[in-house]
Amino acid sequence: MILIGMYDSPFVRRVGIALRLYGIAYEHRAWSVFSDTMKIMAYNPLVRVPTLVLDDGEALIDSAAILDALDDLVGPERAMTPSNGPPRRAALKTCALAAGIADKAVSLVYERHVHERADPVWIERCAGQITRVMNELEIALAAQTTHFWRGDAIGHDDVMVSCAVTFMRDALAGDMDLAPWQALKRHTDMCEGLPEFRESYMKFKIG
Ligand SMILES: N[C@@H](CCC(=O)N[C@@H](CS)C(=O)NCC(=O)O)C(=O)O
Repeated sequence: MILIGMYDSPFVRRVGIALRLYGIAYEHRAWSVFSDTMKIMAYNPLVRVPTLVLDDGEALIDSAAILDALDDLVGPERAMTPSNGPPRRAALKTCALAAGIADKAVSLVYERHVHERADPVWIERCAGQITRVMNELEIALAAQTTHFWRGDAIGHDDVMVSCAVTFMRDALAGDMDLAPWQALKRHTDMCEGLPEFRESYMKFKIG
């Protein structure tokens, strides 16, 4: 398998971490969506990362769809998403909320650094969405008594939340104060201490 994209993307990271946690061997091509456009386009017409190229050449896109395929590959016993019912719905919702704020954080970065003039209305909208979701995740996490979000085993929700928080720490430093969300901070610090997270990390740097 080939994982395309740089680890400063929270979406590429969640896939890299899942591959490592599953023990699936892969080659990493740390291509940039800005400077390696044509190389990525050869696999994905959207020119987005992550793109995961399977051994038979099939290219999977979008981190949620990629993780769904990996869960399918390892089977229900090892899958990092519960197989059915309320636990599955809850895990997928946490993933969607965390991926959503990562998306908004990426939007904020593009607005501030890529566009000629940052739009204050868009910035306020994104910041409000991030704040509301962080508040909800903080309350949900503070109520947990288990080591990971949903028990003793790590899930894609743990990974996505940590990747989103770390991306915000790195890319929005100075723009957003993450201090109000202490349970999320502790959870992220714990996850970031794991070897699979450390091995799939690149500090975000614009340009
Ligand atoms: N929903 C997608 C989001 C992926 C995404 O936003 N990737 C960014 C990098 S962090 C990207 O490829 N941006 C380039 C573009 O959209 O043109 C996923 O989960 O994979």
